[in-house]
Amino acid sequence: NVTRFNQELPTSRLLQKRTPGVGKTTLGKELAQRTGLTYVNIGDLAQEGQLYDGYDEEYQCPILDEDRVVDELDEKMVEGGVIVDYHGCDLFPERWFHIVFVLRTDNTQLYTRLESRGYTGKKLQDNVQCEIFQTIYEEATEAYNEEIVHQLPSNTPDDLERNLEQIMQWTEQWTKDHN
Ligand code: DAT
Repeated sequence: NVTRFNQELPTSRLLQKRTPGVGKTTLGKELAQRTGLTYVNIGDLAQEGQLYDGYDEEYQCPILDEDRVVDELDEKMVEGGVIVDYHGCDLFPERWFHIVFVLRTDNTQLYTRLESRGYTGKKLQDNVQCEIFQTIYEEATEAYNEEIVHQLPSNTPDDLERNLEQIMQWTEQWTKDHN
């Protein structure tokens, strides 16, 4: 049981259940441009509001204050029409989302992307390992109804285009069904 396993880890370790470099920001921003939905990057939001609770020395990154992030965003999420970009999802209330996409990147590609972002040593290893063990996908299926969680390949520009088209189709359909 992944959720229980995660709950047993201290907060600083929880932050490492992530896979950066899979293309979330690229996809999220482009999707917002094409659909008119609002794009929210949790990392940026936290930085702007200094929504942190301490600093993780081992991984050299600030520790997210999850409760304050949720409080900060709740009103906007209740209104709807928001794309949320983050490398984890079990901190968010289930009621916030109608659909969850988990982007997947082949390990060799991911390694190269993270290296070019300046990741080295343990941080690089841990993040690639997180993808190998499909940690985020498991977290998502534990946190949400499995039927709303979808995996999308994110290796090439063609994948990006296909993903955009697929998500836009879904958005249109959802809007039709709910109006
Ligand atoms: P994330 O937000 O998940 O950290 P990103 O959007 O910043 O990732 O992308 C990381 C790098 O990978 C960046 O140089 C753009 C590139 N990239 C993103 N999606 C891609 C795709 N589908 N094919 C090839 N490269 C991609």
